[in-house]
Amino acid sequence: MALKLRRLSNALGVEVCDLDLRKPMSESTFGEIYSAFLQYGILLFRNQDISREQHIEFSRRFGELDDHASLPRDRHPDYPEILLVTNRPNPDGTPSESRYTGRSWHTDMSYTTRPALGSLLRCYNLPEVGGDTLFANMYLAYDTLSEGMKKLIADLHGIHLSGTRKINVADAGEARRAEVMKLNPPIAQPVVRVHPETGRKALYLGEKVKRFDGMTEEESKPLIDYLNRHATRPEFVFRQQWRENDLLVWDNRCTLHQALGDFDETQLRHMERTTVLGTPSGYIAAA
Ligand SMILES: O=C(O)CCC(=O)C(=O)O
Repeated sequence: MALKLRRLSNALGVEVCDLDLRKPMSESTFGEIYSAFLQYGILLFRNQDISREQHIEFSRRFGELDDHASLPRDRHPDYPEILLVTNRPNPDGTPSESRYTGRSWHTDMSYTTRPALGSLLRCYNLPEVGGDTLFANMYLAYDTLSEGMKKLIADLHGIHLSGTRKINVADAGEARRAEVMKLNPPIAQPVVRVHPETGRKALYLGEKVKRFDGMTEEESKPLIDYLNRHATRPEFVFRQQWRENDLLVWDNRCTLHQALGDFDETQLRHMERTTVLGTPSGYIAAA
């Protein structure tokens, strides 16, 4: 079966049209889907009224799934493979821990030594307007650097921290910050990462990176800021305007993303994500 693909932006992404993920899928159709995933970095499936089991089952075709042990409070109580990204209050009325998830440019689980291969985010509830997500193509970001800059960053490692910024914003307190830091020590990742499947070089950075290994924050900041600004220029970006029952899949090894928070926080935005584990990368750095 030849997939019907529709480009989503000049930089990255395709919609996979006319496919019902509730129906059985042959290996060869999934092979085409996976090729498109590697080629375009993002796949969008619209109108997918799938169950959580179907979400998990489809995700497993991309690889082994994370059980989100590093984010115990954000995972679905009955499905450890599903991470909640929601502003729906907890059953006891307290605010959801995940209401600010993804509000800065990042790539999933880069703060672990087995960062995510891909993520599959399903949209359940949307505010009246907004709630969009941006994605950036990190191959393009790398390819468009000067040869001098490529040489300069070739051997650098960025220190990736888990969602402590999010936690600060959420005012969750010192105990929660300490818990997350214990579960997620700082991890050094190559700034230029070779994609394990395509062999292409991509920038691997984002706003969770505050310094390079072996350098101070003050020394690192100008270059990190420049690279992040360069990587997220509008021409490298796709903006996802969600519809209910969208399922969006992204390749974390060659893209960055950011949830914009461009909506009325009193309205419900409820998303659920599975995370496909990638190959080992990086090392634990000194705190
Ligand atoms: O809510 C979104 O649009 C994106 C969430 C996100 O950044 C993530 O799941 O990593």
